[in-house]
Amino acid sequence: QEMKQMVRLSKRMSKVLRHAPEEVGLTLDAAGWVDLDDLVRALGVTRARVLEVVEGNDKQRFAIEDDRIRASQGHTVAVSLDLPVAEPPAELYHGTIGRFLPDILRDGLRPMARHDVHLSATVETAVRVGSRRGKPVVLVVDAAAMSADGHEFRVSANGVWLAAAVPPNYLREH
Ligand code: HQG
Repeated sequence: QEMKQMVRLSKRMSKVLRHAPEEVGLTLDAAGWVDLDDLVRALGVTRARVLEVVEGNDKQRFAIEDDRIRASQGHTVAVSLDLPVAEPPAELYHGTIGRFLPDILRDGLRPMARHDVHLSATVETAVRVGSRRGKPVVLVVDAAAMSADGHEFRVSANGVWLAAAVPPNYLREH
């Protein structure tokens, strides 16, 4: 019950902080931050509840700094998270479903509605990401080769690897 409430609030926070701040009368700054007390007021919950969600979140989706809060990744609204370029591990993974494979193997991974392509550090995480949509299919990304060829990677505060796109020649099925 308690858990369900936390998940529900986490989803509302994701929606507001990634996709639709204006729906509750908030504006994010250029890097995606909003005043924590403004968010608390806008959602009509207690500050303690919000802090509970931030700390207990299974994926650490939110970050707090100087009494401001933002989503660590996943935005569709225009923000620039200002993450530094990072050297990726040799391989990264992407969880998707079979139906998307023909397009992905032809066009590569594209960010679709989000800012970046989201890549996972482990196969397990990629399986979870793919399972949101159906029977998961995991793609292996040759991050070492991409990086050597000059493609940039960034890593979010909660360990999601981000790239502008992944051309098909760096992809293979797991
Ligand atoms: C697919 C969740 C056709 C791609 C997860 C994916 C993640 C293509 C879908 C985070 C394509 C986009 C992001 C192409 C990519 N043709 N389909 N060329 N390129 N796709 O939700 O990676 O819980 O925007 O495979 O855990 O599924 O929200 O990306 O299926 O970390 O924190 O297009 O969202 O995190 O879907 O998920 P999404 P995603 P949270």
